[in-house]
Amino acid sequence: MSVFEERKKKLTERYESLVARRNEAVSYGNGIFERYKYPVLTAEHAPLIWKYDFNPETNPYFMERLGVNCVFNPGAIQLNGKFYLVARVEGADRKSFFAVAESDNGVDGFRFWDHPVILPETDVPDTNVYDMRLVKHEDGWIYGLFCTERKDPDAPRGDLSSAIAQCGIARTKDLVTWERLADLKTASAQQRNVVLHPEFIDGKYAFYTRPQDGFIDTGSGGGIGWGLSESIENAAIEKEIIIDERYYHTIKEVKNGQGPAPIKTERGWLHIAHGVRNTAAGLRYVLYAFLSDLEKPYEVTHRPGGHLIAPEGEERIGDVSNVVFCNGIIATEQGDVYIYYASSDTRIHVATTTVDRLLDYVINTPEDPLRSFACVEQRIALIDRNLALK
Ligand code: M1P
Repeated sequence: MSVFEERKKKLTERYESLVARRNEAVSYGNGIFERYKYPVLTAEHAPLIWKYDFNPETNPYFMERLGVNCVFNPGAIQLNGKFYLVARVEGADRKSFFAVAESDNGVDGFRFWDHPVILPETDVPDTNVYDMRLVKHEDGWIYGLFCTERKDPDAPRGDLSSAIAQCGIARTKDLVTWERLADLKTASAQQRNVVLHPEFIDGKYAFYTRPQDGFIDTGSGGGIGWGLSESIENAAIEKEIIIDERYYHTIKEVKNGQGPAPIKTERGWLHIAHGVRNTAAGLRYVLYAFLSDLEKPYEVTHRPGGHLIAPEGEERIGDVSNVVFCNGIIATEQGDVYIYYASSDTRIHVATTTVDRLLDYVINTPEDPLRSFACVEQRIALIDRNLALK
């Protein structure tokens, strides 16, 4: 057998066994959610036809031609009972693009479609696009809001890193054909982590935003913002308010951002977000949850203290270590919740729970009392209640 044939056969077998691998919940968690043994999508899940030239004449060594570096930060949606992730795929050339993977059960068997998403450009081409938030809006469209990044034209000479991040908007009915709309306009110099609320508010499109001064640093900005727009085709927010601030000595001291669109529940809108703090080893990204009012989604009613999910084990290591990030959740009609989170900007995991459990968590977990002394008081109160039950 030629080198070409042998490598093609072995790599194909390895790929098929990876995609067919069953996943299982790791027992005994914290009662809030279950983690899973294996990531649901990794760079190794990228189809071989995306990477290899399958022609023995032009590729006798069956050599990789277009590498894939990592697969992370997916938007998520359930359609006709199937689970779809629109993942951020980063090529070896550092450019990200979107690709759809589907599964029957949401925890394993995710397989990418043959072709990545063809996302049309605007008049000002994006250099990089990433982190799509998918939402089924009550207007009938599925929207994908994502970060579009372009080089900062005002960066000093020699600064080839500074960029401008803004919110790109596309819509689809089937995840196959995408219509690109104008980028969102706001007063902020930079926007990342922008999410469309699934329902009209006061007859307008409602957005969660994350205004900030710099590309990486929030500067005087930050916090999860909120604003309304008359139009989605030319979305523009004139008034932006901060509904969930970053706060000194908390898990969201440096920055935070809305995760996916919130889940509608009987008790309010259930949100997953990410919070960032600084450490001697760099930034640490964790996930947290909160609940907001059903009629006024911009009013937060419950803020459980601390993180919901923090990086653990291998999750702590990757291209950008010590990060968990979530921009995709699926809540089924039966009330099951699939939280798709990426670790260290490298791979995608799932955590499963239910709407009931998450509501219990957000409603009954005490808020961060913001001082060590008050934290001890809070814990002693729990201990004493428990001792009285013995
Ligand atoms: O590298 C961690 C994350 O950093 C950014 O998030 P934020 O804007 O909140 O800092 C995003 O680029 C995200 O993609 C990335 O996972």
